[in-house]
Amino acid sequence: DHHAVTVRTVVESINAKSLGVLNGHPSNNVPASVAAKIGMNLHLRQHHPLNIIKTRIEDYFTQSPALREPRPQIEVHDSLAPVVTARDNFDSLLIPPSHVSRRATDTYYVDDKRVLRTHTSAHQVTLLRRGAPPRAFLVCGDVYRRDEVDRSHYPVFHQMEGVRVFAPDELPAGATAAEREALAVADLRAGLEGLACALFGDVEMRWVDAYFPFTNPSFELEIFFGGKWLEVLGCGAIERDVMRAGGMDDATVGWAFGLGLERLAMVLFSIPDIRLFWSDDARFTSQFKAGAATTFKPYSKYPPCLKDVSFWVPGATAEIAHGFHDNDMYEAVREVAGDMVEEIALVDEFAHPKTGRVSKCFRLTYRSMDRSLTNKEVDALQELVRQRLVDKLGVELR
Ligand code: FA5
Ligand code: MG
Repeated sequence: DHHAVTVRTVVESINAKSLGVLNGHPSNNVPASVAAKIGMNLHLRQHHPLNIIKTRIEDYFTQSPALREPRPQIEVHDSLAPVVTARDNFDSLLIPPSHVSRRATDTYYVDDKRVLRTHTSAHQVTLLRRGAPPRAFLVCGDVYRRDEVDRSHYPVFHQMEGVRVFAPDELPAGATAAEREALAVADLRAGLEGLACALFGDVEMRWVDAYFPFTNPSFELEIFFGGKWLEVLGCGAIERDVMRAGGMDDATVGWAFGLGLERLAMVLFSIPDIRLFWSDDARFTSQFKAGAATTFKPYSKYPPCLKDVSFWVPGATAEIAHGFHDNDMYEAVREVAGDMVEEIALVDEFAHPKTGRVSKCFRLTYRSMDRSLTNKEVDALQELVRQRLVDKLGVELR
């Protein structure tokens, strides 16, 4: 008994070209390697681990008895195009104009008004406006961020957003604003704890207080995995001003969450590296069957190869060097080395005592997911990386 309706757009028409992502606009900072991921829609591919986990989350929210009854029909939006306005991605969510997440160092801009969505929350207000409470919807899709390089970060990943809005008559009559909010928060937390149990059974988890401009109070849920705490989702009670922008009156409360599908799938299937989700290697893809809870068996662990690169950051003084952002370096390496790079770590940084020039040293871990890399091949890659850093970022190699 599914109380769900899936709202699907024409997926075939979603790609970098049809969305005008490759447009040469001066504000455009989308590299070809990232543009090529638009429209791949891993979350819609049958038997892909992201599709399996997406389906299990949808099933949980449409069927679980843990959630507050009665439940409205749940809309599932899983094919909304990833190009959105900066207004939807940031302003509508009360993210201030000066917030770091808006910078071109952190966000992919298509032009001066549009971005590749950095989170599925970008659709919250638009979808809220589509109807009166009670409302419930899930949004699933690819999101894009300029970010670190390691086993749990990738410039394209997938999120699932959940929103539930309570109509005034679903809440106790005469409840104060604080009581209504407490009710929403209790429902949210019970629902997400239930989800973690439904997905993982017995797993160690903890709630951490968090901050998001669009929810208050806000929390993050962490799961103990691979010897450390892994953040899997952010959530909270929707801010009053977001509710208002979504056309809701002040007697209405709601909650929202946004979770990282890769992170959950990594825990569920013991997938050790986020790059594997993009693998076409049959040794990976054949291990997943919709509905079955399998544990991924790594078909191999090829040896890593470590290479350091040191350079002077452009700019004559520490002050000017401040304009250099590590994310630019990470992206330049990814553009050359693609999925051969597993991790980039800053191992040393100092300002020259006399000149004030800033030096950085990064350690690159090269490792392929499906074969052994030869020394020759890695040396050649490293040389290309070094050249790219000079050409693109204007660094002076040391
Ligand atoms: C958000 O994106 C908020 N929109 C979540 C939210 C929604 C809060 C609704 C409140 C209400 P955050 O940046 O923390 O928050 O990302 C959410 C999740 O996405 C993280 O917990 C993590 O699971 C996943 N995630 C974040 N960055 C990456 C990345 N680079 N690679 C893979 N997964 C990531
Ligand atoms: Mg977070």
